[in-house]
Amino acid sequence: MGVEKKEKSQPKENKVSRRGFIAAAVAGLAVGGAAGFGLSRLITPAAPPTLRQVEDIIKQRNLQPAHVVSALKTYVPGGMPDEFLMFSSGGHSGQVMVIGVPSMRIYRIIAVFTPEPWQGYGYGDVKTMKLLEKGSNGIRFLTCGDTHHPEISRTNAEYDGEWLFIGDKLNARKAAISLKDFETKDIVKLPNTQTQHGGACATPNTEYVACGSQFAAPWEPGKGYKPGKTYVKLTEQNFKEYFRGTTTFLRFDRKRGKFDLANSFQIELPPYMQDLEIAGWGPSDGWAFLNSINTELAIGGVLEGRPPLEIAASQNDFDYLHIINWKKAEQVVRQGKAKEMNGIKVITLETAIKEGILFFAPEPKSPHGCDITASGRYIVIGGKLEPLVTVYDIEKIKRAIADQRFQGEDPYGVPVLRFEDVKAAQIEVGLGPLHDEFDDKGHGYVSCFISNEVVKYTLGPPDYTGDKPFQVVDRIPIHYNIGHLATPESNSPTPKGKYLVALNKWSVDRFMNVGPLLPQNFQLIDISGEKMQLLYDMPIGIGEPHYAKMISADKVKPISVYELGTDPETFQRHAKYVEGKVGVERRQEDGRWVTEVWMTEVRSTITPDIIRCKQGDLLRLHITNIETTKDATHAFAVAEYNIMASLEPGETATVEFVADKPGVYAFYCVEFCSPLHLEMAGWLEVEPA
Ligand code: RUQ
Ligand code: CUA
Repeated sequence: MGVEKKEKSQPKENKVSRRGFIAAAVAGLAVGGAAGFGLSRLITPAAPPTLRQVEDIIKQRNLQPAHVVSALKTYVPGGMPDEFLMFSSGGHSGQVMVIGVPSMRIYRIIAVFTPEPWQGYGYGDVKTMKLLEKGSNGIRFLTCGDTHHPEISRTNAEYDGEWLFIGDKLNARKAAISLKDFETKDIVKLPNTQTQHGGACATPNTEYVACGSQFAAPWEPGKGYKPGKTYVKLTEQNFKEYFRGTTTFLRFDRKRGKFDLANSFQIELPPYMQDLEIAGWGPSDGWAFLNSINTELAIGGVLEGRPPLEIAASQNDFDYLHIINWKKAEQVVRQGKAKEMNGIKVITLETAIKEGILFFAPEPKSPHGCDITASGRYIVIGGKLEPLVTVYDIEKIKRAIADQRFQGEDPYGVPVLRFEDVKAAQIEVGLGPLHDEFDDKGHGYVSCFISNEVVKYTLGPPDYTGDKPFQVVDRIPIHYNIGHLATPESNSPTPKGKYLVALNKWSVDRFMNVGPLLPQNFQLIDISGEKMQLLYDMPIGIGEPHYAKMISADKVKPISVYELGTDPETFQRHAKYVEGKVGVERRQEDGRWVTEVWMTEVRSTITPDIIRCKQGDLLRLHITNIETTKDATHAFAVAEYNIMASLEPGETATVEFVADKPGVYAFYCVEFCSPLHLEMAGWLEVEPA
């Protein structure tokens, strides 16, 4: 993603007469402040600073040499691109953040599960209203979410920079964001699932985006779960019998940018808490892995004489790593052995066991994280309550399954492999190990939530070929309570190394106190050398980020303007875009009055600037931003009507609302787009009925 040359629309000649200036201002051209009047010749440019001056600044500001080195390694001057782009979950903001690395600048917050007025997301713009509604659960218009795990689309298991997926843990939803324009194109509610955690993770060619549930949902036998309908009395016995988890393999249609439920499938799982999920490549191609907790099947109930959930759910020394043969599952669905439930084909637990789709392996202890090394050979699980990272070997797993070597079955009849048969190594790391990321030299990095550190270790062959496999080689303290971490293109065949970002839950004393609700802290760490080195602390003032995915910036190729009249949902000309058309039409449609308006926006005019309608009319505005200049965004908002749209250059949007209250209301462009931006306004007159 390079930085483009200067805009053509900016006049090169600085000598602009006063008349010329006003003309330019009206046309909306940037004239560059005082320089526009030719004053630049009177001001001598500052001389470049000397090293001596630099030293003075270091002294005055009380900086240490290490601070200066960090600054030099992270500073990215304006106009220069970052090396990596990081897509971070926005946690319970429901959105996604785009951050440059190493500058750690936030470039964009992408509206996904939560209305976001300044992006015209969910405030009258028809396509986003429909998207949010489609992504709801049929009983409620959902406007909050809890984004956890972003994933980038893959080609041959490599991140290809075309699509971004993110899950909403709270409501079991999945979203697809195009990296052509960084906008959400689809949201789908996962059937038979109430909450979702484990993914998104894409299969090697993004055939599917896999997503495991978190908390089991009540199921009606043979019929699954329906939000707002399915009721099963919550008792320990019923929980075992009637609650179920799922993993969904969501088919994604890249061309249309839509999930395709008809060609997706789901596997019914026991009501353990399924946690993190990942699909393999290379030797693990065709397999997916999903760790779990609460194999105790605890439901809590402190007032009913049972121990609290957290205690009851942490009794077992081992939980179950779910090992899923998704390629086989796909065949089983093709053979018609899946059952249609609530709009998706479900492979029942019984069928999954019978067909050899689902296996378990013991994993210590209330684990977290589920990551795959570059070679595709090792699956790495954080012990959470055990200070260990457990490394599984897919070759061993495949052999044990082929030989039918099992230690027994879980209470639902799922075959359980023997730990010793599938384990490659266990590495003692630190307290509370959660997630693992990898570099290009065969190292793993694990986040240790309780001991507040990142611990670096060696993997085994072929990832690491040195003579000290599976050993801790370095550690660095973290501030504080690290959850996830991210290295560039980790969990793919070619991690890039160089940087690591620690996603920390607490910042305590790292920043100015801004009230009891403190920001989370992202810490940028240099991992290019033998020893890890802390470079930068970045406060995150929105939500509580979970996972982040980092990708080489040059793999992402966004457009800068839409073709005139584009509907961003489809990248086609909007159905209601008619070149240059402006006007108002009032007519009846199915017995109701509709006032339909074709509008354009360009610096600094909204046309038409007076819209008259009658109280009770459905107002339908087709607004086109007819700019062709990069960054010439306009917006549209109506006072006291809760209406706001954002129109990127070339975009056409349709805004709909009922003019239910009489009066005269100002509307205007909400982006300061030109010197005459304040004049870019008009009136909506709603005549009383
Ligand atoms: S999970 S750090 Cu989704 Cu670890 Cu949050
Ligand atoms: Cu357009 Cu302000």
